[in-house]
Amino acid sequence: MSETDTRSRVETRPQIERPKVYKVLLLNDDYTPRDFVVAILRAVFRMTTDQANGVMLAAHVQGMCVVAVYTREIAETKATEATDMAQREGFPLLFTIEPED
Ligand code: TYC
Repeated sequence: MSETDTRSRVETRPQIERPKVYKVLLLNDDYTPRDFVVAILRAVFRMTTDQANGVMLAAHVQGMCVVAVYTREIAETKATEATDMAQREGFPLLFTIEPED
């Protein structure tokens, strides 16, 4: 004879979920001056000159570099702001975002 299971169940899923985070990527190009890339990284991503130089050089050599990781809205805002600043000066410098795995 089958019996109905009347035991209560406990929700074991963690109540706090980690917010999804996004990488901001810096892409290399052949036209944007190195000093300008460094200035943007310092202004928008609050890097020191040494940090900005390292990130700029990594993108220059590898073709691309992760600048920083943020929640989606902040990543989008900073990537757009940095790309727009370059565009206003006539440079093709591009920042994009990508979800972190
Ligand atoms: N490659 C550029 C130059 O030689 C400099 C540069 C570096 C541009 C990194 C974009 O993400 C970049 N002037």
